[in-house]
Amino acid sequence: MSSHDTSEGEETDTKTERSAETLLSEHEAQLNALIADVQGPDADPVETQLPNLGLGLGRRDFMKAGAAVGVLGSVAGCAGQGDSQGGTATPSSSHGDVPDHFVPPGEHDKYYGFWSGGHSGEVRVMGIPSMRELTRIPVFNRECAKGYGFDDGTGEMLKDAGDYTWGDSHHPSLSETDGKYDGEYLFVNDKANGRVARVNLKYFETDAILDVPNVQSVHGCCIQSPDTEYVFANGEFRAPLPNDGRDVDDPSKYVSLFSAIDPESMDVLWQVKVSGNLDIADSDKDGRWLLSSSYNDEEGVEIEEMTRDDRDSVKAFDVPAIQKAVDAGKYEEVNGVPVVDGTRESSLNKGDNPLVRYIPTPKSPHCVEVTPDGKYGIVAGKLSPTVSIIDIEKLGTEPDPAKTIVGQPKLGLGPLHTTYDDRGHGYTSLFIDSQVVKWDIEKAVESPKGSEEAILGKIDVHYNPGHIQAVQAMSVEPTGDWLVVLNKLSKDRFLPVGPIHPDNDQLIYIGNDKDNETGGMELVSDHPVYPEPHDAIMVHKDKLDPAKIWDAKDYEGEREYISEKNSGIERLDDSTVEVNMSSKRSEFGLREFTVKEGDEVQMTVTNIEKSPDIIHGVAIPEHDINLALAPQDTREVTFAADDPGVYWIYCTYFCSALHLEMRSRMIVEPRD
Ligand code: CUK
Ligand code: CUA
Repeated sequence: MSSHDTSEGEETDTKTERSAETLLSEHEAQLNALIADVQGPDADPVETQLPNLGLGLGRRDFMKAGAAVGVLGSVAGCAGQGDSQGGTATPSSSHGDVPDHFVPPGEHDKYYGFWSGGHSGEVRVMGIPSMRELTRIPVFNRECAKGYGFDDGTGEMLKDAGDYTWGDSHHPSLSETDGKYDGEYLFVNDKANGRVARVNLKYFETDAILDVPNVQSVHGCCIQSPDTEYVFANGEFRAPLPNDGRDVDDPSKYVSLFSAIDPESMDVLWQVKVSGNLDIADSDKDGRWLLSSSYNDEEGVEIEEMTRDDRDSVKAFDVPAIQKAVDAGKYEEVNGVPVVDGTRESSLNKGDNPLVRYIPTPKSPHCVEVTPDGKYGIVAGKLSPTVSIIDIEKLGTEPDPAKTIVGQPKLGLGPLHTTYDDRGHGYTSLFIDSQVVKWDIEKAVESPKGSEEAILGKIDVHYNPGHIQAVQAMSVEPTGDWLVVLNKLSKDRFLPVGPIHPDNDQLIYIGNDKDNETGGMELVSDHPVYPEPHDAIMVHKDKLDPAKIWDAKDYEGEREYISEKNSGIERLDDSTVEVNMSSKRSEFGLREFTVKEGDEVQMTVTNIEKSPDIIHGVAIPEHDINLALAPQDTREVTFAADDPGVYWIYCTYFCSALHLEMRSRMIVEPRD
């Protein structure tokens, strides 16, 4: 790694951009040569650069980069061998000082991982380091195995949150106390429909969804450190405010909105409108600043306009100052929400204490991640080969926002996301290079901007990484042992399964700092994942205390616990009946019940078991009814019994030797 070609001191901005451009066109030429090599002379003529993008990067170029690295990977012979956990692993003999990531049958993983599921709309729970998928938590999607969206409670929650049939979950965030994960809640965004959901980690169940007013698309989502006073949501797409048909032809009036949400009530407290598109957010560790990457400061609506300038900006929101402005009534109310003006021209941004500071950073930055010690916010360049290091303390003292950037190492092509160990290192995913780079944060601050001196090593990943996450790296106590890279493409790593491939999550051990090519990083396993998780967050198992069975007190007053004794049917009026049933191995509290054609049936079912893991389900054929009841849980469902006949209600979970016989019979009598 040569560190001399750029070490001529502080480069000017234009020079950084120019050298990035040179680098990229060289890279482009290499990739084209490689692709031509593989595909032969008859291959499609390779589309070259999108001229207006400045750096010449388009989706197609990203894809080519991946293909080419794929070729390199197989040349280098990175062949894995099968392991018994559904992934592939390198032979453990070559990893003498890497702790075993294999978790033997019957033993537990050390960490939980929570993966966003992308447009599957869910959150997946993984065991780390085995990378076994432990369960899935449906959030924005209906899900059959857990009956989510089928019972009245979860069905109404989804309905009230916009009644969409899907969501695009990107950024899971865990609640904190004193900057440490407290195991209470997980929050996650829906990029597609502008929502934020809360998952209760006692039951691993979504318990609230907010359809954020005034925004289209919530991208960044995080809690405020250190004590989860707010959940923050970044509205990404610029749109008229309110978006009711006004200003459609005047994009200069479009805004994007930053929202502060109360984590308990899940209501929006206030919003700040800003210039440019808000992207991803992270909180400092003291509860003052919220940093957000942002692109399209040009405020264009077409890609050429959005990428025209060499600079965009990171927004630093002064949260207590914004709260003060709200308390002082300095807002306009839009759809019931106080909206504070944080655009560039706003009077509230003039003077010594602007509500929102605009920190110029190179071209379309992506993501901010705050270091575990709270000193820096690190912003990836995406279309620039650098990351920018923002000194958080300087945000409150330095009058020139540009001067809060205290380091700007050049790390490689397409830097997207950064994560941390407990020893002062950053690990950044390089989307175009298809690598992870390990670097020394303080060294990067000390060395000249644009230098590569802080780089400690790089490792190839397969292929094209997006998010990267190390255990507990978003809290004040990173563990510094395991890191996961969420690769968008798997290409040739697994058996082909048709044209939509799985993603590939790779596990890397980072516990050894070594003076070698990778800086000690060791790739230990590959894992195919269903498309497509964006981000992950991992926490030590002892920080969570999930319930083994339901505590009926937790839903007292909302749903009635139905014992065997109070199972029964009651007619409420001419067209409404109430059916209450217990369930246990291997019978429902009612062996049969009769309703009339056209009745509305209000059914409540309790699983009265106290033994963990004995689940009963309630399926009613031809009525689209599907409940899943964990021990001591109660669910309600309301449906119409429209067609006369006999309907066998059956249990969907294999609960005992007499599971098949666990039935009830609904008789729907003709109304005459
Ligand atoms: S974004 Cu997907 S790779 Cu939504 Cu976190 Cu950067
Ligand atoms: Cu209860 Cu099967």
